[in-house]
Amino acid sequence: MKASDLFVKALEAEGVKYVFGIPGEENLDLLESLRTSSIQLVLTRHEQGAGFMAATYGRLTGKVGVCLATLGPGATNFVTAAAYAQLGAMPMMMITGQKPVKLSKQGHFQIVDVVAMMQPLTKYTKQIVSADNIPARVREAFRRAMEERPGAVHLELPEDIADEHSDAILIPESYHRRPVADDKAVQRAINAIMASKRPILMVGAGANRKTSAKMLREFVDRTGIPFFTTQMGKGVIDEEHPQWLGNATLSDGDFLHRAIENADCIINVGHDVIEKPPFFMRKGLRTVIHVNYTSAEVDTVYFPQIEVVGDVANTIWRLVEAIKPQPHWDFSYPDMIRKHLHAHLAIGRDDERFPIHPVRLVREMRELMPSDGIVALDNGMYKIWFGRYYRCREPNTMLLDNALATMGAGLPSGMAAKIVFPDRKVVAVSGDGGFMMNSQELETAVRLNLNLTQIVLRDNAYGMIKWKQANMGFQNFGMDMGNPDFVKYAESYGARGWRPNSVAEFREMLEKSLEMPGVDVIDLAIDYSDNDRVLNKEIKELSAKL
Ligand SMILES: Cc1ncc(C[n+]2csc(CCOP(=O)(O)OP(=O)(O)O)c2C)c(N)n1
Ligand SMILES: [Mg+2]
Repeated sequence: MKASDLFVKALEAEGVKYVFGIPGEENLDLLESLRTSSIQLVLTRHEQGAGFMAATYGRLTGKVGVCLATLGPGATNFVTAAAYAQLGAMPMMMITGQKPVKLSKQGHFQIVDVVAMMQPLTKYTKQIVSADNIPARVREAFRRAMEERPGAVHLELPEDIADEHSDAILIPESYHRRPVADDKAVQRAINAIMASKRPILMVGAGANRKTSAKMLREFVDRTGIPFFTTQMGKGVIDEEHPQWLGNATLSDGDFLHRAIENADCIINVGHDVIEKPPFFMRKGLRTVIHVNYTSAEVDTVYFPQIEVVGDVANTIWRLVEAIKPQPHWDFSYPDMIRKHLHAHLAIGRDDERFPIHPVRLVREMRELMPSDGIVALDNGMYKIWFGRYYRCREPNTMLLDNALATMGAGLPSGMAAKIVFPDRKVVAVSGDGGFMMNSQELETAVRLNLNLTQIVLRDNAYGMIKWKQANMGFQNFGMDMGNPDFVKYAESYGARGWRPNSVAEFREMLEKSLEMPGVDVIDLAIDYSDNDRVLNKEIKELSAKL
């Protein structure tokens, strides 16, 4: 069989349905093999968009999202997406082409050492040097990408190898189970939780897997232990649950942090140091139990005393079986904190000002989005408001990147969500900065007939950094920019453009756009004047009093 056909057969055998990307002349054999396969090529307008889509496909399905680029410039355009998948623990595979490795007549034209470039950004990166190796390399790449902690992998398929022939046969996936935690470690955790007086549960990024979500829900329902979510753990347990204590969007000084300080035992499920710390461990005043697939990476602000390493769902199931509510557990303090938190979360919900207030924006979106609707966030100031105020009802309904925290992934991740879940509502939310970093993918979205809404929050600035600049007492410099007319811009792509002039109009337009097929872009002016007052001062002052 021709090597490129063998490669594509290996992808098919791994269950690949889509390859996102942009080919170059070095990929033409592979492209021809893809053409005649069951795999759909999703042609994008930038490799970065393709990489974000593949990573998000992986994040949502647990299977490997695959993307394709040419050598040199195509491959270098992948690096941000590689880092996004790697830091965000999203299973993703990049395939890049290369000049012939055996005999090249083009000197070093377009050649960079892509395998070496991908080294710090991936779990596995290899050049394929013989067609006979293809089945093993592809299987290993998939295995590594999906294995906990998931991440990015890369294979380089040079032009001359792609055109070789081989009678190698495919290697099927083995039967395997994730190792479960040791009995003694589980027992130590059980004892610590039972003996504690004020336990609290944290649901972090690593808890966001299908099987653990169900178990965690059982755990909180059966024990009555209060819980909080991290940004990337949002929705693993319903954030409307009566025991929810808030989201750790801020690292310190929120109502939630008072409850954490009050707790004497933190059950930390799926903590990942890649996330902005949800809380700071200071003197080790309380027992922290690290429950995850992998051991805890010790850090000055994170040094758990007990580690339960192994399949998370299994660990939680064993905790559920063993732990009964204890008469000496006292949740009166977190119960009090929760009342104050909810009262605070309600402030701003009815704000009628326009440009719109972030809290009002979150309210309108939450009310119009069904519980399984997906909000794909880019990176900017609004991420903090959404993290704290938007309550996710189901896992993975807020695609938020608190790992690489790159700008530009809002639209591509929303597109991937729509591809994975065509029947669910998807809204991408980006700033005017982040949107313009990959807005060209509007063409891809229109071409694919995706039914998708993109909200562009317009403050004519890199708002988040402007806020931090002001926080540091610096003068406003280097943050303000202009914008295209987003309505006309959307229309030029064959999308619909909307520009509301009031909160009521925004609500009406969002509602309509969610009902109408096709791609909608809502140009929404946003008022960030409360960033400092609420996020830096009010929350800290109010919570400090409790
Ligand atoms: C690719 C990339 N470049 C720069 C940054 C640093 N950064 C973080 S948020 C931000 C501003 C985002 O501006 P915008 O998208 O308009 O959102 P806003 O904060 O204004 O709502 C910048 C420059 C980043 N996270 N990613
Ligand atoms: Mg902005």
